[in-house]
Amino acid sequence: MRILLLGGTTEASQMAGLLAAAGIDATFSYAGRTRAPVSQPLPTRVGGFGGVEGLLRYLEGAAITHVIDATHPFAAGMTRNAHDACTQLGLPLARLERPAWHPGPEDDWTFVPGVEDLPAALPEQPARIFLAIGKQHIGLFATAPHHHYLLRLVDPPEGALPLPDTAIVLARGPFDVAGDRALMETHGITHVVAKNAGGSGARAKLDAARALRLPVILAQRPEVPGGHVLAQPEAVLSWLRHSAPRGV
Ligand code: 3Y8
Ligand code: NAP
Repeated sequence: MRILLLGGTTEASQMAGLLAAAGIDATFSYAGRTRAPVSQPLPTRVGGFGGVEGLLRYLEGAAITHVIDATHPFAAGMTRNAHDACTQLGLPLARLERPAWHPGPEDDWTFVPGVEDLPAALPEQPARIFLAIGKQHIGLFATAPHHHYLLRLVDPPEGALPLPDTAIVLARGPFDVAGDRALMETHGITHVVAKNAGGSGARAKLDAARALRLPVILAQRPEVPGGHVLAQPEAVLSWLRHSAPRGV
């Protein structure tokens, strides 16, 4: 058995730990979005494969027998490519995905269909926005330059930002409620903007918003192909054991 683990999330790191502890032959894969991703207890490759064609070549060249897609729910491109490549090769594919977040009675959440719908959901009047969606989509907010934006990024931005009024915080997460609450109070935040990422690593800002009674605007997840979706790394490990040839 030889596994390709598509990573970049807390669950992917947990999965890597289980595979390493079980002595299973696996390779961890990062896209290379950040300068210094956390190290994993598995041999690790960094960078795109080159579309579905490049992924097919990689899977055949590395004699991969199973793929685990533990990428982020908004990493729809990688999920689609993994689905297409594994379907073409007849390779077993499991997706490790955490459930979406749902609001509680004290939450003031507004959902929009996708990341591109977030700017239109902002208030007319100038506000102070905690924009916790990383850096890939900041440009979308250039249509709403009259707000103050608190940007939380993993790495410092290269070059000028497309927004006139920003404050930047560099942090990798996972985050905690006390830290996020203090950050939002210090910056006088009035609105929180985020993706419905699910999981624990990005949840803190939502609990901090509830405590501060602030509105949250959440982008819903992109559609991705169906398939074998599991929510816990341990369930993926037993899927592997049941889908592997005898004696593994
Ligand atoms: C490169 C690997 C681990 C994984 C940790 C999780 C938790 C912390 C919360 C906020 C939200 C955001 C962002 C976020 C979180 C975890 C997880 C998660 C959100 C790293 C990582 C990589 C990335 C890529 C990065 C994106 C960005 C998104 C920041 C490593 C730290 C906003 C998503 O600057 C950039 O270009 C950042 C790009 C894709 C979304 C975007 O569109 O900008 N993640 N994040 C992965 C790769 O190269 O393959 O550097 O160590 C991983 C983690 N980020 O093992 O502990 O599991 O969700 N990551 C979101 O959820 O909204 C931050 O600030 O509150
Ligand atoms: P994406 O839009 O789904 O994928 C775009 C391209 O990036 C893919 O086609 C692939 O390039 C490459 N890629 C993505 N994930 C990869 C991986 N794990 N290993 C190798 N190549 C990968 O991806 P994204 O949304 O930019 O996310 C990139 C990474 O950040 C993923 O690992 C994801 O788990 C992590 N992440 C993303 C978010 C988010 O909000 N999007 C949040 C937290 C973590 P090729 O076509 O060349 O193969």
